[in-house]
Amino acid sequence: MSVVFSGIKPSGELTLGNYLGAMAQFLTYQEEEAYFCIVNQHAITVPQEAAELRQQTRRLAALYLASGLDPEKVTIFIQSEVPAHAQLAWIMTTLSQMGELERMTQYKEKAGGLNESIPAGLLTYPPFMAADILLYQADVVPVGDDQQQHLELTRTLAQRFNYRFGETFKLPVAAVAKETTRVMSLQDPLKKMSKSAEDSGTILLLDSPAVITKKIKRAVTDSENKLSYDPESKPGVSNLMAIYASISGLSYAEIEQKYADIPGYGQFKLDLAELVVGLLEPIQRRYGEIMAGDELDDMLTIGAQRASRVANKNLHQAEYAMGLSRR
Ligand code: AQP
Repeated sequence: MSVVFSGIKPSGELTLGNYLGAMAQFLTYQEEEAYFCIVNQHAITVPQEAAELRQQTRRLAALYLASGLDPEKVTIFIQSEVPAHAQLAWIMTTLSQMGELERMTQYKEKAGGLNESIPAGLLTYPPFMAADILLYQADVVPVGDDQQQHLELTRTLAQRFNYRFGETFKLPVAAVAKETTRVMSLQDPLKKMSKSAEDSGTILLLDSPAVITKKIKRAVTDSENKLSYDPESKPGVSNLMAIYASISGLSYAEIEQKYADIPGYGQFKLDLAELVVGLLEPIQRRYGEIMAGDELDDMLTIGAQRASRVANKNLHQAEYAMGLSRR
């Protein structure tokens, strides 16, 4: 049985990108030893309002359940409720070099233009993420494409630790979705669909069917009016096709064939909207029931206890190996 770890930040409303890039993959690992974390300590690398963060954390837990994760099979928990994460994060930070952290693409993107006021947490977030993963001796980490570089750093830090202090951590590998490892904005298909850029280019998991349809109808395409998959010269259309392929299970060739005799993108967009609504409606219904019920707190308490048992054992081993604990 493999060990699987992944997490999502409660830093805003979840997007279709989060779902197709990460959550949909989570569902395929329910027979493994899987840990799915709400990484609230990563959310605070940029300022968050306390009441809002608490709400978003709860909403994300409900969405984990609503998407189909079964807490009887997998461990769902909140990062800050397992202090071993922050403890190993400090160790991983001390093993990191400034140069390698400054080279991280996400850091450069998020820190760009902030000059003197760059929050230090943006820089030290990748070793924290490494700690999250290594704490469970994860074999597999299902993530979107934007996290692959951080996963490479995780492997580097694990290797560095093992080299200096003796074989302690497993080296995890990333698992990425086939078509939707990077879902792009519907308004700017050269930019990742992101929860912090809430605009009409972002489909939220809790958007109503009418809003989803409107956003897809308005998605940027091109003037060629012919459906074909070519991310270089047709980024907008190719992004829509990737979403279509991922939900329908059809290949790009089959989608092209299906619309070969239908000029323009209108019908394709309407069908895509129907697919997305069909995917999200049942999740939204379950989400409403879970938020109205009282199962979340118990589930999160049990999840934190289960995660702590494994995390504390592995943290202790690492601390012992490097001389931080007496026995
Ligand atoms: N557009 C995307 N396509 C595919 N996968 C995506 N992920 C995020 N956006 C896309 C994947 O979702 C998981 C959780 O992401 P996160 O919450 O840790 O933060 P992020 O990657 O930085 O995502 P956002 O939505 O862009 O958040 P903000 O705007 O708050 O920074 C990860 O596996 C991620 O790859």
